Amino acid sequence: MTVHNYLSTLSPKFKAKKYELGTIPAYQYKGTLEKELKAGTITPSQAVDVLEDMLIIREFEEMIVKLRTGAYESCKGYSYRGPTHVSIGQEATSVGCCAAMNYDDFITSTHRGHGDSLAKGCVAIRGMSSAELKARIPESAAGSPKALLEEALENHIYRAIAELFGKEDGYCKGRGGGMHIADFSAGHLGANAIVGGGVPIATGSAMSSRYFKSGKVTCCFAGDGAYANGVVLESLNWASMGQFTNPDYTKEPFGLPIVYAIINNHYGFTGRVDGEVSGTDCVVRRAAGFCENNMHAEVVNGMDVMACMDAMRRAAEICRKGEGPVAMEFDTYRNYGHSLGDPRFEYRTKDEEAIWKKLDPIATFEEQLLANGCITPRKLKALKDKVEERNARMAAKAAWSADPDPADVIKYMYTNTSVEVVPEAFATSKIFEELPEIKRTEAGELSYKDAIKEAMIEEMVRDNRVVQWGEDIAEYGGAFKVTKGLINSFGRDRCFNAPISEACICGTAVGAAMTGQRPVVELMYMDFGLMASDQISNQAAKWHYMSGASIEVPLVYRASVGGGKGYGGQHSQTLESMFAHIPGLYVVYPATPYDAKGMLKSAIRDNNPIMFVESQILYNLKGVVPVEEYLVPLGKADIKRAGDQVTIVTWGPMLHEALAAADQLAADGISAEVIDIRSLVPLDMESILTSVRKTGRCVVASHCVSIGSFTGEIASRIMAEAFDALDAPVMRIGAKDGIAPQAYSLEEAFLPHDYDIVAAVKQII
Ligand SMILES: Cc1ncc(C[n+]2csc(CCOP(=O)(O)OP(=O)(O)O)c2C)c(N)n1
Repeated sequence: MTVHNYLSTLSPKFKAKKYELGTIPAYQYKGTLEKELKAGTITPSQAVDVLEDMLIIREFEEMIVKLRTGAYESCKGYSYRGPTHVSIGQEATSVGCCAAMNYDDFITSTHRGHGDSLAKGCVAIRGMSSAELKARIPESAAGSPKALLEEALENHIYRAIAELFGKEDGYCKGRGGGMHIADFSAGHLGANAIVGGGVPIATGSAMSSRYFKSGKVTCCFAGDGAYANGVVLESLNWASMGQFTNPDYTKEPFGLPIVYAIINNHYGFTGRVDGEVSGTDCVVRRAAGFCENNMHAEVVNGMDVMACMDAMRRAAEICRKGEGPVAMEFDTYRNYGHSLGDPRFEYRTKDEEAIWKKLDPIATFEEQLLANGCITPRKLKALKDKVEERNARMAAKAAWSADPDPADVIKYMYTNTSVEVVPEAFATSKIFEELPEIKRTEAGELSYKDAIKEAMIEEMVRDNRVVQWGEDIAEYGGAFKVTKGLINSFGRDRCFNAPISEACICGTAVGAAMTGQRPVVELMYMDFGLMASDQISNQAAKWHYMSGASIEVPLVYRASVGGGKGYGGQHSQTLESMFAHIPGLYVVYPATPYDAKGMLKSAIRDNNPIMFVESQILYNLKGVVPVEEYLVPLGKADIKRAGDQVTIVTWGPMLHEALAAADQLAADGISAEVIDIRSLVPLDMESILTSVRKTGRCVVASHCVSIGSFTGEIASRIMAEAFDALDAPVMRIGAKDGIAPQAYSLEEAFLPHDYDIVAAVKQII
């Protein structure tokens, strides 16, 4: 870890020159199974394993096809409901890539990822020690390593089918299904039903491998269609950053150990990459735009499993040497339509399908196995029978296995764990330069901004898994200087500038969190979180649940709200209500320096993904913050002023308007209790109800525009849960249902104030 020499001189470079994009080799592999056997890169029995894994996938996918028509004998009477994105035709790519990686490397996959998932599991299981296998199947009574391996493979197929069928025994306890299947114990970080959604996650996983120097490589499977998606291109840019690879910047350049495996089956849903929805038939040319070496881009015959293995072996080697990222395009074909509901002949011909069918990766590899004496015809038949019988038996077992209990419908939404004790390996942090000084006033006060900074410093010292990235947060200290000085103390590996790429800032955090880091990343303005809404809402928020609680995603998104500064419509939005609507995410919003520090420390230790909202107009607010260690629990409201005639429920900067309103009401003889909820999710409803039961009246106030605001959620819950105690309707105060204007006079009219609260209280008293 180093702090880079950031003040090097940038000279103008206007001298005439031509940038070359270089060449991208395509279909260069000249090998065969025979040559690989001779070279010792594969043994006959490994070659048979490769075939077996491709057959397992083919059987699995054909099962889905047959289930749709009721023709799958072993599951007669079972009705499969769910997606049918089969990958028949693409088996060589899945198996070739996984087989060429180490068993504990990582993959991410796609909606068409059954093949990747099965292949990764099979390869991982074959690489595991007996102890690891026993940990996977503790119920096993297998008497020999061979029997144990066979049982583990059987169990793998069973759990994959059970997940497809939405069963409790599935890899994700039926919460994910085939499009979100994951097996973290086998290095499978999840298939993704958002096209391209897994690509920044894979990139984040590679970042944590780089940080921990684990030597692990991540293979990111994604289709040709995905390579038109913004977050995918952002990921390529991110992975290529000079600060990872450029020796001028760090003394230990080490490129991200990631292989972007582009599965070019030539169609998105129906959109054809060749000549229709792309300007090039070579998708991996995208890699040329982001770095000087084209990410070692290549195009590979994805129908030839030996070519795929060769490519992936070389790609992984490049990564382990620190010369990643790598981009490899696998040219392949999906024999069926996008899903079984797609007859596919509206956009492609039968002749085309027939041509590709002749290249079938399984049939062609079988021929090579036979020709090289790796298997006899009799043994080949026996292997095929075994695969068919085993898949069928596992499918029948899965079909009639237990469904998840409806009572558990929201079980696994959140984890209740946090880092109470930092494991020894992470408990020491290298400090390069003295920690930034944080000055208190004589009264022991800190600004809200410094309180946040102090929390970050303390947590970074406490746990070296805590890392930060965001736009301009390094030398400059972030747009609001909250992170100023952290890079000097903790080094560039723990505090670095991100490209202007919010989706990647938030998405890489998910992958990094899944694989051991504890990212705290900054969104310069909360408005920009909308650029990252998939990664926040569909990825960070959902993976704990979708994986059946088999993974935690401990990360903090620090989002700063600009409202009240005259920055207009795109820099002023108070959007926490929107994120509170996404189950799976904690949403918290401190309003005082004391709470800001204590809550951020709790958030960083918590194992849930957390949207931590900060108000720019509060950054300079001062308040007493103890020097001694303390935490403020998440999900616990705070009575900021006691009263007994009306309850004002609020959060964020509106707290200070509420306190001012309470002063004015007191002058008029009205006693108001002010409750600062501090956390929207989890919401401390009990404290609100207790107060309302006492006062009988309630006003809920925030800076959110009123339409769809979380104030409405609180009001409706009060009415549902404490109706009998109410002496008047619950009132809501928010910003006008409009767009934040720039003009001072208009923004004053737009935002709610103390006098709006006073008026509302007087209306109901
Ligand atoms: C962000 C997003 N947009 C659209 C879809 C609908 N959709 C599902 S798969 C698919 C095609 C994806 O093409 P590609 O990435 O090439 O993968 P393939 O289906 O060919 O395996 C589309 C458009 C989606 N799931 N996610």
